[in-house]
Amino acid sequence: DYGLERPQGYNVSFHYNPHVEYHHFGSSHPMKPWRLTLTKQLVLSYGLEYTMDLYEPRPANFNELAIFHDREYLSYLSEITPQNAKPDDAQYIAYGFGGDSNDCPVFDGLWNYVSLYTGASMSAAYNLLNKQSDIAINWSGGLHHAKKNLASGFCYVNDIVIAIQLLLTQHQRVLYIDIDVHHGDGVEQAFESTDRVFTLSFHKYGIDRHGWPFFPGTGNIDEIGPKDPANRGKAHSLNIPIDDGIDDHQYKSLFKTVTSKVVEKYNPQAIVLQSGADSLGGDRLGRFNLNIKAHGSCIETVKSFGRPLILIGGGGYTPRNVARTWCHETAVCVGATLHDDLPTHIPYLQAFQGEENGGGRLYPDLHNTKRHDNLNTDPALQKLVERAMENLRYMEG
Ligand code: VJV
Ligand code: CA
Ligand code: ZN
Repeated sequence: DYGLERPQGYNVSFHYNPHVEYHHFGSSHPMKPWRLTLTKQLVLSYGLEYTMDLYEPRPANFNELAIFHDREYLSYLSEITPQNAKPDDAQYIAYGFGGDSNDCPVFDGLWNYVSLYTGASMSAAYNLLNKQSDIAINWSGGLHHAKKNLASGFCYVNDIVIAIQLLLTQHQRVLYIDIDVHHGDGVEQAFESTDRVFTLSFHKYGIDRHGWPFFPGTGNIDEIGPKDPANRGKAHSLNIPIDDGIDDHQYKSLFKTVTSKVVEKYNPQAIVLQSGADSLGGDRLGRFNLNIKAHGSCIETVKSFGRPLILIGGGGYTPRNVARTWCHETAVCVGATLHDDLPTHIPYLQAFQGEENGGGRLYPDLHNTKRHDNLNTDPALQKLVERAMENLRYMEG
Protein backbone atom coordinates (compact mmCIF):
# COMPACT_ATOMS: atom_id res chain seq x y z
CA ASP A 1 0.00 0.00 0.00
CA TYR A 2 1.61 3.23 -1.18
CA GLY A 3 -1.20 5.43 0.08
CA LEU A 4 -2.74 5.86 -3.37
CA GLU A 5 -6.03 7.68 -3.21
CA ARG A 6 -7.86 9.56 -5.97
CA PRO A 7 -10.37 11.88 -4.38
CA GLN A 8 -10.56 14.23 -7.38
CA GLY A 9 -11.86 13.07 -10.70
CA TYR A 10 -9.27 14.52 -13.07
CA ASN A 11 -8.50 12.71 -16.30
CA VAL A 12 -4.73 12.65 -16.49
CA SER A 13 -2.65 11.36 -19.41
CA PHE A 14 1.08 10.59 -19.51
CA HIS A 15 2.85 11.04 -22.84
CA TYR A 16 6.22 9.38 -23.03
CA ASN A 17 8.35 7.65 -25.64
CA PRO A 18 11.11 5.74 -23.81
CA HIS A 19 13.49 5.98 -26.78
CA VAL A 20 14.23 9.54 -25.70
CA GLU A 21 16.24 8.24 -22.69
CA TYR A 22 18.94 6.66 -24.79
CA HIS A 23 20.32 9.96 -26.11
CA HIS A 24 23.48 11.51 -24.70
CA PHE A 25 24.64 15.12 -24.98
CA GLY A 26 28.18 14.03 -24.06
CA SER A 27 29.76 12.59 -20.96
CA SER A 28 29.99 15.68 -18.74
CA HIS A 29 27.15 17.73 -20.24
CA PRO A 30 24.67 18.68 -17.48
CA MET A 31 21.57 17.74 -19.54
CA LYS A 32 21.02 14.02 -18.97
CA PRO A 33 18.02 12.43 -20.70
CA TRP A 34 18.69 9.49 -18.36
CA ARG A 35 16.88 11.49 -15.63
CA LEU A 36 13.71 10.54 -17.53
CA THR A 37 14.46 6.85 -16.91
CA LEU A 38 14.69 7.57 -13.19
CA THR A 39 11.46 9.56 -13.28
CA LYS A 40 9.60 6.78 -15.08
CA GLN A 41 10.91 4.18 -12.62
CA LEU A 42 9.65 6.19 -9.64
CA VAL A 43 6.26 6.79 -11.28
CA LEU A 44 5.91 3.05 -11.94
CA SER A 45 7.15 2.01 -8.51
CA TYR A 46 4.35 3.99 -6.84
CA GLY A 47 1.79 2.41 -9.17
CA LEU A 48 0.85 5.78 -10.69
CA GLU A 49 0.52 4.19 -14.14
CA TYR A 50 -2.82 2.74 -13.01
CA THR A 51 -4.19 6.22 -12.33
CA MET A 52 -3.52 7.74 -15.78
CA ASP A 53 -3.90 7.02 -19.48
CA LEU A 54 -0.49 6.12 -20.90
CA TYR A 55 0.56 7.08 -24.43
CA GLU A 56 3.70 6.22 -26.38
CA PRO A 57 3.62 9.01 -28.96
CA ARG A 58 5.22 8.74 -32.41
CA PRO A 59 8.03 11.18 -33.18
CA ALA A 60 7.02 14.51 -34.72
CA ASN A 61 7.88 14.84 -38.42
CA PHE A 62 9.64 17.59 -40.38
CA ASN A 63 6.42 19.39 -41.37
CA GLU A 64 5.18 19.38 -37.79
CA LEU A 65 8.41 20.94 -36.52
CA ALA A 66 8.02 23.52 -39.32
CA ILE A 67 4.86 24.78 -37.57
CA PHE A 68 7.37 26.98 -35.74
CA HIS A 69 10.88 26.47 -37.12
CA ASP A 70 12.46 27.63 -40.39
CA ARG A 71 12.76 24.81 -42.93
CA GLU A 72 16.41 25.69 -43.66
CA TYR A 73 17.24 25.35 -39.97
CA LEU A 74 15.34 22.05 -39.78
CA SER A 75 17.11 20.68 -42.87
CA TYR A 76 20.44 21.46 -41.27
CA LEU A 77 19.34 19.94 -37.94
CA SER A 78 18.07 16.78 -39.64
CA GLU A 79 21.31 16.21 -41.53
CA ILE A 80 24.04 17.16 -39.09
CA THR A 81 25.97 14.39 -37.31
CA PRO A 82 29.13 14.35 -35.17
CA GLN A 83 30.87 12.87 -38.25
CA ASN A 84 29.88 15.51 -40.83
CA ALA A 85 29.81 18.60 -38.54
CA LYS A 86 32.20 21.39 -39.53
CA PRO A 87 32.62 23.65 -36.48
CA ASP A 88 34.06 26.46 -38.63
CA ASP A 89 31.07 26.38 -40.97
CA ALA A 90 29.07 29.64 -41.07
CA GLN A 91 25.73 27.81 -40.73
CA TYR A 92 27.00 25.74 -37.80
CA ILE A 93 27.80 28.92 -35.89
CA ALA A 94 24.74 30.88 -37.07
CA TYR A 95 22.38 28.09 -35.97
CA GLY A 96 23.82 28.08 -32.44
CA PHE A 97 25.99 24.94 -32.45
CA GLY A 98 29.29 26.78 -32.05
CA GLY A 99 30.57 28.69 -29.06
CA ASP A 100 33.03 27.62 -26.41
CA SER A 101 30.37 26.69 -23.85
CA ASN A 102 29.18 23.72 -25.98
CA ASP A 103 25.64 24.22 -24.65
CA CYS A 104 24.15 22.68 -27.80
CA PRO A 105 26.44 19.87 -28.96
CA VAL A 106 25.80 17.82 -32.09
CA PHE A 107 25.33 14.23 -30.88
CA ASP A 108 24.27 10.92 -32.40
CA GLY A 109 20.51 10.71 -32.89
CA LEU A 110 19.95 14.45 -32.34
CA TRP A 111 17.11 14.64 -34.89
CA ASN A 112 15.47 11.58 -33.40
CA TYR A 113 15.76 13.10 -29.93
CA VAL A 114 14.08 16.42 -30.85
CA SER A 115 11.35 14.59 -32.81
CA LEU A 116 10.58 12.35 -29.83
CA TYR A 117 10.19 15.04 -27.19
CA THR A 118 8.21 17.25 -29.56
CA GLY A 119 5.96 14.35 -30.59
CA ALA A 120 5.11 13.86 -26.92
CA SER A 121 4.17 17.54 -26.46
CA MET A 122 2.00 17.40 -29.58
CA SER A 123 0.31 14.25 -28.32
CA ALA A 124 -0.40 16.04 -25.02
CA ALA A 125 -1.90 19.02 -26.89
CA TYR A 126 -4.12 16.74 -29.02
CA ASN A 127 -5.43 15.08 -25.86
CA LEU A 128 -6.59 18.45 -24.54
CA LEU A 129 -8.13 19.35 -27.91
CA ASN A 130 -10.03 16.02 -28.06
CA LYS A 131 -11.10 16.49 -24.45
CA GLN A 132 -9.57 13.11 -23.65
CA SER A 133 -7.60 14.63 -20.77
CA ASP A 134 -7.97 17.44 -18.25
CA ILE A 135 -4.24 17.30 -17.59
CA ALA A 136 -1.68 15.94 -20.10
CA ILE A 137 1.92 15.37 -18.93
CA ASN A 138 5.15 15.24 -20.98
CA TRP A 139 8.24 15.21 -18.74
CA SER A 140 10.57 14.86 -21.75
CA GLY A 141 9.64 18.29 -23.19
CA GLY A 142 9.88 21.88 -22.03
CA LEU A 143 12.83 23.05 -24.17
CA HIS A 144 11.96 26.72 -23.83
CA HIS A 145 15.10 28.45 -25.21
CA ALA A 146 14.95 27.22 -28.85
CA LYS A 147 14.25 29.96 -31.42
CA LYS A 148 12.80 29.46 -34.91
CA ASN A 149 16.25 29.31 -36.50
CA LEU A 150 18.58 28.96 -33.50
CA ALA A 151 19.59 26.30 -30.98
CA SER A 152 20.15 27.79 -27.53
CA GLY A 153 20.70 26.62 -23.95
CA PHE A 154 20.41 22.82 -24.51
CA CYS A 155 17.27 23.40 -26.67
CA TYR A 156 17.14 22.69 -30.43
CA VAL A 157 13.40 22.53 -31.12
CA ASN A 158 10.80 24.43 -29.11
CA ASP A 159 8.17 21.78 -28.37
CA ILE A 160 6.28 24.24 -26.14
CA VAL A 161 5.69 26.74 -28.94
CA ILE A 162 4.46 23.94 -31.21
CA ALA A 163 2.08 22.59 -28.54
CA ILE A 164 0.71 26.09 -27.91
CA GLN A 165 0.22 26.59 -31.67
CA LEU A 166 -1.94 23.45 -31.68
CA LEU A 167 -3.98 24.68 -28.70
CA LEU A 168 -4.56 27.98 -30.52
CA THR A 169 -6.52 26.13 -33.23
CA GLN A 170 -9.37 25.81 -30.70
CA HIS A 171 -8.61 28.12 -27.80
CA GLN A 172 -8.72 31.89 -27.99
CA ARG A 173 -6.32 32.54 -25.09
CA VAL A 174 -3.51 30.29 -23.81
CA LEU A 175 -1.49 31.06 -20.67
CA TYR A 176 2.12 29.86 -20.51
CA ILE A 177 3.72 29.61 -17.04
CA ASP A 178 7.42 28.75 -16.57
CA ILE A 179 8.99 27.81 -13.21
CA ASP A 180 12.33 26.63 -14.64
CA VAL A 181 15.14 28.63 -12.95
CA HIS A 182 15.96 30.09 -16.39
CA HIS A 183 13.92 32.69 -18.28
CA GLY A 184 11.54 31.15 -20.85
CA ASP A 185 12.82 33.49 -23.58
CA GLY A 186 12.07 31.33 -26.64
CA VAL A 187 8.37 30.98 -25.85
CA GLU A 188 8.05 34.65 -24.92
CA GLN A 189 9.70 35.74 -28.18
CA ALA A 190 7.65 33.38 -30.35
CA PHE A 191 4.39 34.96 -29.17
CA GLU A 192 5.51 38.55 -28.67
CA SER A 193 3.19 39.86 -31.38
CA THR A 194 -0.05 38.22 -30.31
CA ASP A 195 -2.50 38.78 -27.48
CA ARG A 196 -3.69 35.15 -27.73
CA VAL A 197 -0.78 33.87 -25.62
CA PHE A 198 0.29 35.35 -22.29
CA THR A 199 3.74 34.27 -21.11
CA LEU A 200 4.76 34.34 -17.44
CA SER A 201 8.23 33.25 -16.29
CA PHE A 202 9.76 33.08 -12.81
CA HIS A 203 13.56 32.86 -12.91
CA LYS A 204 16.94 33.77 -11.50
CA TYR A 205 18.04 37.10 -12.94
CA GLY A 206 21.26 38.97 -12.28
CA ILE A 207 24.98 39.30 -12.80
CA ASP A 208 27.49 37.16 -10.90
CA ARG A 209 30.73 38.29 -9.26
CA HIS A 210 32.66 37.60 -12.48
CA GLY A 211 30.37 39.92 -14.41
CA TRP A 212 28.48 37.10 -16.21
CA PRO A 213 24.70 37.41 -16.48
CA PHE A 214 22.71 34.35 -15.41
CA PHE A 215 21.60 32.60 -18.61
CA PRO A 216 19.98 33.77 -20.88
CA GLY A 217 20.38 37.26 -19.41
CA THR A 218 16.86 38.47 -20.23
CA GLY A 219 13.61 38.61 -18.23
CA ASN A 220 13.81 41.67 -16.02
CA ILE A 221 10.61 43.01 -14.46
CA ASP A 222 10.33 45.84 -17.02
CA GLU A 223 10.27 43.38 -19.97
CA ILE A 224 6.53 43.07 -20.61
CA GLY A 225 6.60 42.63 -24.36
CA PRO A 226 6.09 45.22 -27.10
CA LYS A 227 5.25 48.68 -25.79
CA ASP A 228 3.82 49.90 -29.10
CA PRO A 229 0.04 50.19 -28.54
CA ALA A 230 -0.49 49.10 -32.16
CA ASN A 231 1.14 45.73 -31.40
CA ARG A 232 -1.40 43.18 -30.30
CA GLY A 233 1.17 41.49 -28.07
CA LYS A 234 1.52 44.63 -25.98
CA ALA A 235 2.02 43.82 -22.28
CA HIS A 236 1.25 40.11 -22.76
CA SER A 237 4.45 38.93 -21.06
CA LEU A 238 5.27 39.07 -17.39
CA ASN A 239 8.72 38.34 -15.97
CA ILE A 240 9.50 37.76 -12.32
CA PRO A 241 13.28 38.17 -11.77
CA ILE A 242 14.45 36.51 -8.55
CA ASP A 243 17.79 36.53 -6.73
CA ASP A 244 19.78 33.55 -5.35
CA GLY A 245 18.50 31.34 -2.55
CA ILE A 246 14.74 32.03 -2.53
CA ASP A 247 13.03 29.77 0.03
CA ASP A 248 9.83 27.69 -0.02
CA HIS A 249 7.62 30.17 1.77
CA GLN A 250 8.68 33.16 -0.34
CA TYR A 251 8.40 31.33 -3.66
CA LYS A 252 5.00 29.76 -2.92
CA SER A 253 3.51 33.09 -1.92
CA LEU A 254 5.08 34.93 -4.88
CA PHE A 255 3.86 32.28 -7.32
CA LYS A 256 0.33 32.11 -5.97
CA THR A 257 -0.16 35.88 -5.78
CA VAL A 258 1.12 36.55 -9.30
CA THR A 259 -0.41 33.60 -11.17
CA SER A 260 -3.82 34.04 -9.51
CA LYS A 261 -3.90 37.66 -10.65
CA VAL A 262 -2.82 36.76 -14.21
CA VAL A 263 -5.50 34.04 -14.47
CA GLU A 264 -8.14 36.41 -13.12
CA LYS A 265 -7.21 39.19 -15.58
CA TYR A 266 -6.38 37.13 -18.70
CA ASN A 267 -8.94 34.35 -18.20
CA PRO A 268 -7.09 31.73 -20.29
CA GLN A 269 -8.96 28.82 -21.91
CA ALA A 270 -5.95 26.52 -21.51
CA ILE A 271 -2.68 26.59 -19.58
CA VAL A 272 0.76 25.20 -20.42
CA LEU A 273 3.02 24.85 -17.35
CA GLN A 274 6.77 24.31 -17.81
CA SER A 275 7.95 22.71 -14.56
CA GLY A 276 11.75 22.84 -14.87
CA ALA A 277 13.25 21.15 -11.80
CA ASP A 278 16.42 23.26 -11.79
CA SER A 279 14.66 25.64 -9.38
CA LEU A 280 15.14 23.02 -6.62
CA GLY A 281 17.70 23.37 -3.84
CA GLY A 282 20.94 21.57 -4.65
CA ASP A 283 20.50 21.69 -8.43
CA ARG A 284 23.81 21.56 -10.32
CA LEU A 285 22.99 24.70 -12.35
CA GLY A 286 20.25 26.37 -10.29
CA ARG A 287 20.47 28.97 -7.53
CA PHE A 288 17.21 28.57 -5.62
CA ASN A 289 16.54 26.64 -2.39
CA LEU A 290 13.16 25.07 -3.06
CA ASN A 291 12.05 21.74 -1.63
CA ILE A 292 10.10 19.24 -3.71
CA LYS A 293 6.74 19.99 -2.07
CA ALA A 294 7.15 23.75 -2.55
CA HIS A 295 7.91 23.21 -6.26
CA GLY A 296 4.90 20.88 -6.42
CA SER A 297 2.65 23.43 -4.74
CA CYS A 298 2.93 25.49 -7.93
CA ILE A 299 1.37 22.59 -9.84
CA GLU A 300 -1.39 22.36 -7.18
CA THR A 301 -2.05 26.09 -7.54
CA VAL A 302 -2.31 25.86 -11.33
CA LYS A 303 -4.46 22.72 -11.14
CA SER A 304 -6.85 24.59 -8.84
CA PHE A 305 -7.60 27.08 -11.65
CA GLY A 306 -9.52 24.22 -13.27
CA ARG A 307 -8.44 24.91 -16.90
CA PRO A 308 -7.23 22.29 -19.39
CA LEU A 309 -3.55 21.89 -18.57
CA ILE A 310 -0.40 20.62 -20.27
CA LEU A 311 2.35 19.91 -17.75
CA ILE A 312 5.75 19.76 -19.31
CA GLY A 313 9.32 19.20 -18.04
CA GLY A 314 12.36 21.37 -18.73
CA GLY A 315 15.64 21.85 -16.89
CA GLY A 316 16.77 19.85 -13.86
CA TYR A 317 20.40 18.83 -13.39
CA THR A 318 20.50 16.71 -10.24
CA PRO A 319 18.76 13.64 -11.72
CA ARG A 320 17.61 11.94 -8.48
CA ASN A 321 15.80 15.12 -7.41
CA VAL A 322 14.35 15.75 -10.87
CA ALA A 323 12.85 12.24 -10.71
CA ARG A 324 11.50 12.80 -7.18
CA THR A 325 9.91 16.12 -8.14
CA TRP A 326 8.27 14.96 -11.36
CA CYS A 327 7.00 11.79 -9.67
CA HIS A 328 5.49 13.90 -6.88
CA GLU A 329 3.96 16.29 -9.42
CA THR A 330 2.47 13.39 -11.39
CA ALA A 331 0.82 12.32 -8.11
CA VAL A 332 -0.42 15.88 -7.52
CA CYS A 333 -2.14 15.77 -10.93
CA VAL A 334 -3.99 12.52 -10.24
CA GLY A 335 -4.72 13.57 -6.64
CA ALA A 336 -2.63 10.83 -4.99
CA THR A 337 -0.59 11.07 -1.79
CA LEU A 338 2.73 9.21 -1.86
CA HIS A 339 4.61 7.59 1.00
CA ASP A 340 7.93 9.26 1.92
CA ASP A 341 9.73 5.88 2.06
CA LEU A 342 10.64 4.91 -1.49
CA PRO A 343 9.37 1.47 -2.54
CA THR A 344 12.24 -0.96 -1.99
CA HIS A 345 11.81 -2.98 -5.18
CA ILE A 346 12.73 -0.25 -7.65
CA PRO A 347 15.53 -0.35 -10.22
CA TYR A 348 18.28 2.23 -9.63
CA LEU A 349 17.36 2.37 -5.91
CA GLN A 350 20.98 3.12 -5.07
CA ALA A 351 20.65 6.48 -6.90
CA PHE A 352 18.31 7.55 -4.07
CA GLN A 353 20.10 5.88 -1.15
CA GLY A 354 22.75 7.06 1.26
CA GLU A 355 22.46 10.30 3.23
CA GLU A 356 23.94 12.45 0.42
CA ASN A 357 21.44 11.02 -2.09
CA GLY A 358 18.35 11.58 0.03
CA GLY A 359 18.35 8.55 2.35
CA GLY A 360 15.93 6.39 0.35
CA ARG A 361 13.17 8.95 0.81
CA LEU A 362 10.91 10.71 -1.68
CA TYR A 363 10.98 14.05 0.14
CA PRO A 364 14.49 14.63 1.56
CA ASP A 365 15.20 18.10 2.91
CA LEU A 366 16.95 19.85 0.03
CA HIS A 367 17.80 22.81 2.26
CA ASN A 368 20.52 20.52 3.61
CA THR A 369 22.13 20.67 0.20
CA LYS A 370 21.84 24.46 0.01
CA ARG A 371 24.76 26.21 -1.59
CA HIS A 372 23.26 29.67 -2.02
CA ASP A 373 22.47 32.21 0.68
CA ASN A 374 19.04 33.79 0.42
CA LEU A 375 19.54 37.24 -1.10
CA ASN A 376 15.77 37.88 -1.39
CA THR A 377 14.34 40.03 1.39
CA ASP A 378 10.60 40.06 2.03
CA PRO A 379 10.33 43.82 1.35
CA ALA A 380 12.16 43.38 -2.00
CA LEU A 381 9.74 40.60 -3.00
CA GLN A 382 6.82 42.76 -1.89
CA LYS A 383 8.06 45.51 -4.23
CA LEU A 384 8.43 42.96 -7.03
CA VAL A 385 4.79 41.90 -6.61
CA GLU A 386 3.70 45.54 -6.74
CA ARG A 387 5.68 46.07 -9.96
CA ALA A 388 4.10 42.90 -11.43
CA MET A 389 0.60 44.13 -10.56
CA GLU A 390 1.41 47.48 -12.15
CA ASN A 391 2.58 45.72 -15.34
CA LEU A 392 -0.69 43.80 -15.52
CA ARG A 393 -2.60 47.06 -15.65
CA TYR A 394 -1.07 47.73 -19.10
CA MET A 395 -2.82 44.65 -20.48
CA GLU A 396 -6.27 45.40 -21.77
CA GLY A 397 -9.09 42.86 -22.13
O1 VJV B 1 25.58 30.28 -19.49
C1 VJV B 1 25.56 29.79 -20.61
C2 VJV B 1 26.35 30.36 -21.79
C3 VJV B 1 27.75 30.58 -21.65
C4 VJV B 1 28.32 29.60 -20.66
C5 VJV B 1 29.66 29.99 -20.10
N1 VJV B 1 30.61 30.20 -21.19
C6 VJV B 1 31.94 30.46 -20.66
C7 VJV B 1 30.12 31.30 -22.04
C8 VJV B 1 28.78 30.91 -22.67
C9 VJV B 1 26.84 31.69 -21.58
N2 VJV B 1 24.79 28.72 -20.86
C10 VJV B 1 24.00 28.10 -19.86
C11 VJV B 1 22.80 27.44 -20.54
C12 VJV B 1 21.78 26.95 -19.56
C13 VJV B 1 20.63 26.27 -20.28
C14 VJV B 1 19.48 25.91 -19.37
C15 VJV B 1 18.43 25.13 -20.10
C16 VJV B 1 17.09 25.07 -19.38
O2 VJV B 1 17.23 24.45 -18.12
O3 VJV B 1 16.55 26.35 -19.13
C17 VJV B 1 16.02 24.32 -20.19
C18 VJV B 1 16.33 22.92 -20.52
C19 VJV B 1 24.81 27.10 -19.13
N3 VJV B 1 24.84 27.00 -17.80
C20 VJV B 1 25.68 25.97 -17.51
C21 VJV B 1 26.15 25.48 -18.71
N4 VJV B 1 25.60 26.22 -19.69
C22 VJV B 1 27.07 24.37 -18.91
C23 VJV B 1 27.18 23.82 -20.17
C24 VJV B 1 28.05 22.74 -20.39
C25 VJV B 1 28.79 22.21 -19.32
C26 VJV B 1 28.65 22.81 -18.06
C27 VJV B 1 27.80 23.88 -17.85
C28 VJV B 1 28.17 22.14 -21.66
C29 VJV B 1 29.04 21.07 -21.82
C30 VJV B 1 29.74 20.59 -20.73
N5 VJV B 1 29.61 21.16 -19.51
C31 VJV B 1 30.67 19.42 -20.87
CA1 CA C 1 11.42 30.32 -15.72
ZN1 ZN D 1 16.63 25.84 -16.76
